[in-house]
Amino acid sequence: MEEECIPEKVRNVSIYGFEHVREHVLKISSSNVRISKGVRRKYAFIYMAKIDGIYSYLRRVYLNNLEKLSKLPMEEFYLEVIKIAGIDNYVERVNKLRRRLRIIDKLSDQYRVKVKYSSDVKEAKALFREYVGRVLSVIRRSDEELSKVREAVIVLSKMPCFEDLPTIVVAGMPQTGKSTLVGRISSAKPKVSQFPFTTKDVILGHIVVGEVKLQIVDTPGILDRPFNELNTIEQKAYVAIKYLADLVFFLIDALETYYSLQSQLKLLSNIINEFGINKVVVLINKIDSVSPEKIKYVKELIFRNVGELPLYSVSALHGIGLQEVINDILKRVNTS
Ligand SMILES: Nc1nc2c(ncn2[C@@H]2O[C@H](COP(=O)(O)OP(=O)(O)O)[C@@H](O)[C@H]2O)c(=O)[nH]1
Ligand SMILES: [Mg+2]
Repeated sequence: MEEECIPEKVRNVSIYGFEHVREHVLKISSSNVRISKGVRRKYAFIYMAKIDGIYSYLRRVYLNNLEKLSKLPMEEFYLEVIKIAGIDNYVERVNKLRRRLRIIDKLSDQYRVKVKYSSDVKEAKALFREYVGRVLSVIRRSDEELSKVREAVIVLSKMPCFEDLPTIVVAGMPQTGKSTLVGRISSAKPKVSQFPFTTKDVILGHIVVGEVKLQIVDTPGILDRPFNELNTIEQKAYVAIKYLADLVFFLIDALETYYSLQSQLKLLSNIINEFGINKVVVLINKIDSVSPEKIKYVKELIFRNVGELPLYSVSALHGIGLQEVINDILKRVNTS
């Protein structure tokens, strides 16, 4: 059986906020409980049943879910993506909430016993109200943390399901043809657009050749500026390279549709400086629309700027040169 990935595992986890849970708890509090006739001290059983109902609800929506979250082995990549979404210390938050809400176990036990031995309806009812007040106040005081964890879970559940396979991350400036390439050579069908910055998330595709299966990741475009000046969309591309890439396909738009060769090469050297030259393969794209002289010029410019590295001339749009790239990549994968 195949192991589920983290995004799949959290897809059925919902961490509700205080208001939602309060409403449900109050509904249980005011619902009718049937106790068979002739039972002595019926009132005690009624309020015990209500405590049980509230407790099993809270166990289901909080304690079980938090336990489940805290047991997930979180990979660095997913943690970074959560951080980019604005939620830091995710693991600590989950554990803190778990510890804090565990008091619900204790309170439920305690009040169940108190109600059981209460001397009359009035006392049982007062104890029950106290119980409800106390559990709700624990939850209310955790509401901010709960909403952070909920946000993180939503971010996680929307992430692609990465497997432990050789992975190519496609990077470059906006409009260089990354999505076109990934759509052309893999199972993914990312959006291609005439405007910069349409890819907002990392998108996963697979390339299957015979027995070999590769992952390929389309990323949002990155501009040539320092990491701390990148916006959150661009940061995702960096993080994908950092944690997922065995190989980076760096696309250069030889046509310079939006960005000059100079700025594209500056980004290329940033990436090489950050991640090393060994992972990087350069694809000079859009050769269908530029002269052979221009291609030669681009190659020279790359060599002068960053030195020697694997270079291919392709047209992602027309499928020119792509087979050669894939064949060479497969050789690399098979020999590594
Ligand atoms: N002429 C030409 N245009 C291309 C090629 N590859 C992509 N494009 C065009 O470049 C634009 C941006 O493509 P897209 O794949 O969205 O770029 P991304 O922003 O890097 O993902 C689109 O209009 C594509 O049709 C190519 O090989 N030749
Ligand atoms: Mg794109």
